[in-house]
Amino acid sequence: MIDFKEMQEALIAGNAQRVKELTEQAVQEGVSPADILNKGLVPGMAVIGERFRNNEVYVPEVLIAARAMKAGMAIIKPLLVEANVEPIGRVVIGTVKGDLHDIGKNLVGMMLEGAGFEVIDVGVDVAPEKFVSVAKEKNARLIGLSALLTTTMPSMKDTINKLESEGVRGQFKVMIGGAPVTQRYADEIGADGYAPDASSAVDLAKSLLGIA
Ligand code: B1M
Repeated sequence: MIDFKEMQEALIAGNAQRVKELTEQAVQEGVSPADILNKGLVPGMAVIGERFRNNEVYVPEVLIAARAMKAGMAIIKPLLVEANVEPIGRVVIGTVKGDLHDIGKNLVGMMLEGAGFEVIDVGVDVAPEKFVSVAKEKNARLIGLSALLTTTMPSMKDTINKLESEGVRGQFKVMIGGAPVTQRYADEIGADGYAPDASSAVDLAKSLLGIA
């Protein structure tokens, strides 16, 4: 019988091989992909998120745990699609135009995925037009913008302007983050929210989409 506690602990320890084995074992035992996700992988990632928030672990540990999460996700993703398990929300995330920094953005994306969101990562150096067109095309309700350079922060405002000029601002929530970004800046440009780190980004995404 699969031991979800062991799966969580393997994920927290960043043991991708063990997470993969336990996920495979669970699938073989007929455990539903939703249970594997919600009883094994997501609670493990939630512990990492909490420890990261409390400065008990740092970026490398989070990246290693996220890699272990991905090893499990790779096995259950096709099954989730088959079983029609709906993600809790869909987010388009990327680093804004002119900016190539992606470590923080990837971390945020992984934590969102770990919390049950479908994450559409549009990469780095992303123009406002692309954020808007992908969000529309994928029917995502949330757009996440990351910027690490003071010189690229204005592209966040440009993206919000683009939503406005296309008359679709009301259809999307926009959350922003990155080392130079502040709540004050979010207020100034009319973003819906700002998160200082990846764990807070998950809480913010949930609250913006009205997920308890
Ligand atoms: Co560059 N870089 N960099 N860099 N780089 C900084 C950002 C800088 C502060 C270094 C410095 O001078 N002290 C400085 C910016 C100064 C400024 O504008 N204020 C800088 C500069 C100047 C540059 C170049 C211009 C250097 C040059 O070429 N002259 C150049 C620009 C290239 C470009 O983007 N066009 C450049 C290049 C690079 C590398 C390619 C070498 C590399 C990036 C590699 C990569 O990302 N694949 C790099 C790196 C690594 C850094 C530092 C050292 C580290 C950034 C990082 O990954 N941090 C950085 C200095 C620093 O921050 N100490 C620096 C770890 C990461 C987990 O944190 O990204 O803050 P962070 O993400 C956090 C939160 O901010 C938040 O959650 C994350 C997790 O907690 N968050 C969000 C992030 N996005 C979010 C989105 C959200 C919510 C929360 O919602 C959507």
